[in-house]
Amino acid sequence: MKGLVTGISAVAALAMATSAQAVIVDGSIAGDGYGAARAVQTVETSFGDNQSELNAGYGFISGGKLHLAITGQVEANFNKLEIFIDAAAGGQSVFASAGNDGAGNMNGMVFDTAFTPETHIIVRNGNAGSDKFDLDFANLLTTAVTSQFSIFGASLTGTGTVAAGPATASAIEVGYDNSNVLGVGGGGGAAADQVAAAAVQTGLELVIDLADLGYLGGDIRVSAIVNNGDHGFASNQVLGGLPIGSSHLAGLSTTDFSGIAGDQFFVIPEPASMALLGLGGLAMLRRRA
Ligand SMILES: [Ca+2]
Ligand SMILES: [Ca+2]
Ligand SMILES: [Ca+2]
Repeated sequence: MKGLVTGISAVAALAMATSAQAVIVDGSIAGDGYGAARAVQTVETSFGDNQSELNAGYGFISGGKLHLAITGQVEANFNKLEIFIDAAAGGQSVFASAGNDGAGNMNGMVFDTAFTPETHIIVRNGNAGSDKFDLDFANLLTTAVTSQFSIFGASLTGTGTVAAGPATASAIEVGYDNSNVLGVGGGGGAAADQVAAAAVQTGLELVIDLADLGYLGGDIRVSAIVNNGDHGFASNQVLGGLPIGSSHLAGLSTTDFSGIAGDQFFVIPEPASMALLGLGGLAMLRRRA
């Protein structure tokens, strides 16, 4: 009996500790309980050390939200961080843009077979009269787009929100911290130091309502790629990572990820609580038919 009580107490204590561990959306994963990386960079960046590098991807599903973090940074010259999210049945096997921000330059890109996104997010920052940080959220199925410019005011970094818009019923929380000076190096396709990559704590954080992703259950799959200013010449910074030796992907419109070894996406699992309730199991039956 004593052992049972002790066991329950331990579970209760863990639950309390978990619920008390609120995520602070500030561009740092420190203390937020993301847990282990879902993907760690495999190759040093071809676009500039500590300017455009994706060190690791993190995420979890909680409280009706997807919490997503990508450590590293995107150069403040309006290079693009392309984020694709597969959260539901259906979606695109071959990318077709919603028409925003010149993303049509990537039309024709073939995703990994097990990755069919419904959502495309573009993150960009730079100086156009003043510093700014912008985000587009495109629903690839409806081609609706929510855009928010200067999310942090006249700053490249900070904490802010993307207001609800044509593609989103709820606000998106955004945090960005570009202070990383470690992580992967700038040796192009050389093998990345994955211990260093996994040690980076700063970068992009997003909190997205699950309904805006069309999520009904199961896991959520994410792919992230650093591209250039007109979406026409991509780096080798992709999560999941590219094979060692990979330099620039260059034009994504002719890139076929299904023919590149490994998964160029990472998986954020369904929370155990949802699986236990059976909600996810039912939804899984409708996924990826
Ligand atoms: Ca899908
Ligand atoms: Ca670095
Ligand atoms: Ca692949």
